Amino acid sequence: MNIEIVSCVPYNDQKPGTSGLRKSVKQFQKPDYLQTFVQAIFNTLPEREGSTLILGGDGRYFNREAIQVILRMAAANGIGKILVGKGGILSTPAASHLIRKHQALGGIILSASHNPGGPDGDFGIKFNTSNGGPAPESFTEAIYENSKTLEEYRITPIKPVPLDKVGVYDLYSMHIEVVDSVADYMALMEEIFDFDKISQLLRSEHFSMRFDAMHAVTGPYAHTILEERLGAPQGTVMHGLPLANFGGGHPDPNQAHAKELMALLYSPKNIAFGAASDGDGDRNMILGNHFFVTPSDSLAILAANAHLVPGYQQGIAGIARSMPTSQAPDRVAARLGIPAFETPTGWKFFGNLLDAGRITLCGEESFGTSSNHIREKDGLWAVLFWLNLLAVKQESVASIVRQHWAEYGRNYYSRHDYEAIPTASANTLMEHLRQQFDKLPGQMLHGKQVKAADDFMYVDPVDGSTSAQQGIRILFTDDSRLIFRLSGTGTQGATLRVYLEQYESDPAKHDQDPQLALADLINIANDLAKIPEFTGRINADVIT
Ligand code: G16
Repeated sequence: MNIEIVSCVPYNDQKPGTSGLRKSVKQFQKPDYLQTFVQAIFNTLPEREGSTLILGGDGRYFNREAIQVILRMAAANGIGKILVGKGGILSTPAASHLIRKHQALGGIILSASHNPGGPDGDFGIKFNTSNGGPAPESFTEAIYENSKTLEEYRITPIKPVPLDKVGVYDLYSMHIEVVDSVADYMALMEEIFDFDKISQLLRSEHFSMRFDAMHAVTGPYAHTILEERLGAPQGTVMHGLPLANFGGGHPDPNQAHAKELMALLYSPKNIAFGAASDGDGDRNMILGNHFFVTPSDSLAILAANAHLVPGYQQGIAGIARSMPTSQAPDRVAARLGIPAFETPTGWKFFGNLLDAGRITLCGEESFGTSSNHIREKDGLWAVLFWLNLLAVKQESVASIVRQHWAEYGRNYYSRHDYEAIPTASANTLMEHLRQQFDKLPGQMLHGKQVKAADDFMYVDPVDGSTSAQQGIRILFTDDSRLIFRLSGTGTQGATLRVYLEQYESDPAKHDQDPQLALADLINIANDLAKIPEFTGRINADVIT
């Protein structure tokens, strides 16, 4: 085999964040930037010789070029077989499934998730291990350490591999299969959900829905599954054509960025169900007619009703949520008599619990929900889960959620984001909060008494590994919580996230505007963190 050993100068900024390495496209286009990181991944995989890898991405700008580079480097690094999604496309959940199905050593997923794309947007790359989940911190740290001293990479000089049709190719000793991006994933969904019932619902003239693929990776999946296989009318899928720049939009399924979908669901058109997914298809937003379901409530409701879905009929072993996610799922776990776990933000922290069989469902406030069927969050899975529930219960989304609140109480919840603030100011704000830890407990603030104030630290119950400083928590005696965290996925400056949660047991008080119900906590957050002073912002940039 003709292998080129190319000398390179190491970069010192290739530290993966919450979910892989995310940088601007321009950064990735710097000489050998992509190659250095990919070689660092291969160097961190001593057992790579002859192994199988999965490769694909969300179709964003630079996806195709990156795939060709990675194929050439994989061949030069002794990989035995690579399965690539057709057109270079694989949603993150579909990639996770393929890794597990083919017992691959892992997968390289090219995505910056919900971050904007295009030549002036972001690009990203992450490695998922053989369980199908994001590599743990020990692994991403090892990649980073390697990247800092890397002085050469290996590559083969071959012609581009045709990616646009299913086929097989041999590159020296490496076998490449270009596979249908959707087929295996759809088969998995069919094992979990009652497709006949969902199909009846979608074909009924009394029901209509819209799914917003946001010009990102779920377009082909949603067209095939919802429209072709399940019979939803054409036009159900909006923005279904994946575009390299996501049509200029921000592929983040929330109220702020899925504006057209929101407008439709809040219009007189009487659309019963709305959903959206993000750049790489792992996030989801769920809407009813004139109704928004918070991701935390969604997890709680799916857990409470899981027995109605064929794949979870036998019951669920446990539930996990990230720390900033509301405590609504914990109430369901308590009622079901199953354990509830609280992990740091980042899907990688669910992996051990899922592998050990200690949880079945998990989710995060950042619009992510999933189960033990894969090791990633899964946007379309959540949509199909809701459709399955709607088909069984024959009730509206709003009535399902209201009944849930009546039974368990409502956890009013909101997240306020202050984006692209200077990193130094963000760090000072966090430090300012830490300095108050000792004197806060017992204090009365806007009528609420502080129970505890700390930095969240996680000890993994399976392998005992610890992760410190995973968000600042101000906990109150009435179970409300105020959490401050700096985002690990942004690429410009720092993003401050303020998470607000207030519990209300009285059904007569379940119809308030969340921002009003949370007004005291919002005031406390401003007082304690001096947000305008440190960030220069009076209002949050994005409120979800
Ligand atoms: C990623 C992780 C999620 C996490 C989210 C939070 O999501 O996969 O587990 O909740 O980041 O991001 P931040 O650190 O900005 O709060 P995704 O969809 O971007 O891969």
